[in-house]
Amino acid sequence: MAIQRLCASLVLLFVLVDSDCPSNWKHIGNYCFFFSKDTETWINARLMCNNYQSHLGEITSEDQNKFVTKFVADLNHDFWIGAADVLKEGEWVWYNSHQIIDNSTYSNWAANGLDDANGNENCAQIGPTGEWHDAQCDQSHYYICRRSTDHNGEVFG
Ligand SMILES: [Ca+2]
Ligand SMILES: [Ca+2]
Repeated sequence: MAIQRLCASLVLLFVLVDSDCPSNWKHIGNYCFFFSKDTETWINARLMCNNYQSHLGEITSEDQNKFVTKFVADLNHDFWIGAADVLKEGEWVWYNSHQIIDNSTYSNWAANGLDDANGNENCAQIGPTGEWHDAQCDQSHYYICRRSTDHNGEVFG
């Protein structure tokens, strides 16, 4: 009986510790990631993530990229992430944090991932291999949202 109570306590403790993220969100470090079941244009994906009190996913470390890739590979789709080069061709920016993606920040572009096909690919996706590439912003795709585990004060949109 005592052991059963101990087990129940441990389960409860685990649930409490893991409640840093909403159910259905995946927890790594200080972040929670969400993988959409629906497809949206890049702009609408941003709005959907904002509705979930989160931002269209920014992937800011190799650990996060590896973690995210496990789910993206399983689901086997391309997913929008929160980077675009809409304002200036070739200058990629994380849109929630306004961080420019350059040599000083983490990125995982595929070797030929930034082909800007037809001069009209200004939004970023992560594919099942975990590499990133550009795609047409007005196409509908699955998307990844991210929020911090301590999201009070985090600003979205
Ligand atoms: Ca572009
Ligand atoms: Ca492309």
